[in-house]
Amino acid sequence: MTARLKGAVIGCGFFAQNHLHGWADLDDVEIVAVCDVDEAKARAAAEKFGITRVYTSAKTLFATEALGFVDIPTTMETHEALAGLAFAHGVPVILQKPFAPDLDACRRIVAAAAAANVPLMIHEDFRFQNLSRTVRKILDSGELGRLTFGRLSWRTGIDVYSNQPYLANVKRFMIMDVGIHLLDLARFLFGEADGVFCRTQQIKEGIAGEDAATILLSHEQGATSILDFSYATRRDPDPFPQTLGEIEGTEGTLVIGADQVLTVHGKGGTRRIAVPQDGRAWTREPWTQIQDSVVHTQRHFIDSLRSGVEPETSGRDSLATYALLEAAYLSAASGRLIHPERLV
Ligand code: NAD
Ligand code: 89Y
Repeated sequence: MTARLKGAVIGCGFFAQNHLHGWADLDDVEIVAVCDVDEAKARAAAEKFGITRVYTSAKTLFATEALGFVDIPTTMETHEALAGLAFAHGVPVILQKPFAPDLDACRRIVAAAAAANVPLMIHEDFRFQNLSRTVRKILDSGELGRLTFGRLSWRTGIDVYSNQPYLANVKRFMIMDVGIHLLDLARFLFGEADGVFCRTQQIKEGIAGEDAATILLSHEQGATSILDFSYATRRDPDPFPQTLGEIEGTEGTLVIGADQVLTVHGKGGTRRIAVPQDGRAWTREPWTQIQDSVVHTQRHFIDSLRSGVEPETSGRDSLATYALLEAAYLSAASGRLIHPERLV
């Protein structure tokens, strides 16, 4: 049997609960320690998941434990310092999105990982959803022909602020929080983009940043895509947290409908595909789609560590996603089409 890889989780807040469940689902992994500056959160996580060692200082964690990897589901402003500590101890890192507050900080973290020769992956889970993988397989089959258009739409009115109160105070809000998932998904499905146009809106009063945005991308292989996303959409039923949309090619179309139903229309006719969920005991609606994808993202990270192959959303690869994010904010501020730097 493969030896279990020993890891630690730094940050035991809201979303880390999914990470802890996910790690517990992987037979070849053991979380040996948790760390949170808020001791009560670290202790609660340790107790819930049967983890024996608890730290309130990442420095002490790294000085004490022999780790095969570290998972860091903290908010982005802590990532550079925490990842830097891991690199100094030669410990591979998986960092929750958003990578860092701006592209320069992302670049510094990638350079530090490379200098220490330590693997770094960004936990970007939307592309690891069952839905995204199924769509990608259909595109790869060539059934739709050459891609011409894509729309990825993520609109909700859920009270995101009660679980994630920090989102009300960030200047770069919706593109950083959800747009980044869609930018990565657009790269995954339609390829690299060389032009970005964006308009942002602040609809809810009293928050610091944008809570809706629309991005238009031109892709190098010829398709145009539109990414639209909002936290201020009153809709019944509310599709949170589903990505809906459509993809057109020269030979057919694929519609991403609600509840993970795809409608594929090609030369051979029209068919519907109901994409299944994993059926894990701990997942709960409406979060199941995202919770399943957390485990797939973790599986990919561990497989890439074991095989020595760079993960899909490595720090290096993710620079291209964050270059699109910078371009989107620049476009929204200037009203211009921006050609992002080609980073991968
Ligand atoms: P949170 O504030 O609930 O949790 C963060 C935890 O990190 C807190 O408990 C905090 O005390 C701890 N922490 C902060 N600095 C630390 C340090 N230096 N050392 C140890 N612990 C430290 O935040 P959250 O809502 O769980 O979000 C965390 C990240 O997850 C965010 O970046 C968010 O965007 C992301 N997220 C991703 C998804 C997804 O689908 N991929 C969904 C939700 C949230
Ligand atoms: O923060 C967001 C994310 O990354 O995925 C879903 C979320 O938690 C709330 O919309």
